[in-house]
Amino acid sequence: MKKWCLFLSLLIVALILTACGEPFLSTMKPAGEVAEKQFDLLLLSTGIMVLVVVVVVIIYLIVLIRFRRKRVGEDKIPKQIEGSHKLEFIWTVIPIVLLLILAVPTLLQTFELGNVSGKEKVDKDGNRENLVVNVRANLYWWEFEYPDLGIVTSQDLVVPTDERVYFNLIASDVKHSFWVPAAGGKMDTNTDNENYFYLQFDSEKADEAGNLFYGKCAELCGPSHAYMDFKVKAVPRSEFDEWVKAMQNFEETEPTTAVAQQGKEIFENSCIGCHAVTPDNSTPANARIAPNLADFGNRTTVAGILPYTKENIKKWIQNPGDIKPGNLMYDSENFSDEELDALAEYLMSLKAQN
Ligand code: HEC
Ligand SMILES: [Cu+2]
Repeated sequence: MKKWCLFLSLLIVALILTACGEPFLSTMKPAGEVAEKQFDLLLLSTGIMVLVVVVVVIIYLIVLIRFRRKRVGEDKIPKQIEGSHKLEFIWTVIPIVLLLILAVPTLLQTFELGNVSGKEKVDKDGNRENLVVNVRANLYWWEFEYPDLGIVTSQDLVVPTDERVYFNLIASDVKHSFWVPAAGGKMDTNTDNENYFYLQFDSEKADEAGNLFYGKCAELCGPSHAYMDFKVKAVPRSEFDEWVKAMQNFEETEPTTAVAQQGKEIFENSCIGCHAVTPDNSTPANARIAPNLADFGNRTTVAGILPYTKENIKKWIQNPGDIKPGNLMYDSENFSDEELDALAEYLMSLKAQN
């Protein structure tokens, strides 16, 4: 009786969990062309596997029931068959057919999803037709460089919806993996060679997800691997263009309050050696050793994981090592509450404006 209760409750939990899929995070709720194709393959292979299991279990049950010893003392042995060509033919051909049904679409999709030739397409003025983003993975943060637009940003990736976005993927320290579960992937970011792929974000699905998808590092890379998150703001093309313009015309905002001014001074003493506060890609990648904070005021998270609040910003600056163990900022610092307030206020004022 107890065992049955346990079994039933497990079953119920499993059923409830199958309904757990957030549109901004779930592979089961594909939000674009790539994710849909990958999801279809998932369904196809699961379908074939379930079919095989069901048929085998049915045959097994039939044999079990039909040929079991029915009465005590019965010792009839069923007819023994050896070398039946018909049976051998059937159990060879069926798996071959099933494997073909699985292999052909999988291979075709693998080549299609790996085809990044669209990256090279240019219009008549020689401008690239598609958006290209260089993704650089670092312990434990992400950088997104738009080489054709001259922009760099960190943690929040901004992309236009309803078009293919091509990614060049690389890592600067150890191997990581770039994954936006709802949109597709994942693909490794290696240290010594670039990987390429593309994703596409449906505008309708982006609306459902609040225009914000979650991204993850999918390769165990160190103690804070699980905190190596990023966000993808997928917005209509017009909105994306406005963002680009704001980033390209970026001017450092002068602090408007005395507190923010004080924050700026502390920042220029203690932080600017690692963090840039302009969003252009003029410094070479290997000199960009910390997240770019130019547009920090428009972030959705602090350090990729904490909700974006002033308290969390202060917490991070005081003890980044508590929040992401092993991260490369510093473990902890002794700022007074006043200094932390000043730094947070200054950082929150950093925004690209139109
Ligand atoms: C030794 C270089 C270094 C110094 C100095 C440094 N940081 Fe950082 N900072 C980093 C690195 C590396 C990260 C990324 C950590 C991670 O997410 O794993 C980071 C992350 C951050 C973040 C989160 C960024 C984001 O995109 O959400 C903030 C905010 C920040 N630092 C503020 C500061 C402030 C303020 C100071 C000065 C008091 C400072 N940092 C000094 C290296 C540095
Ligand atoms: Cu990682």
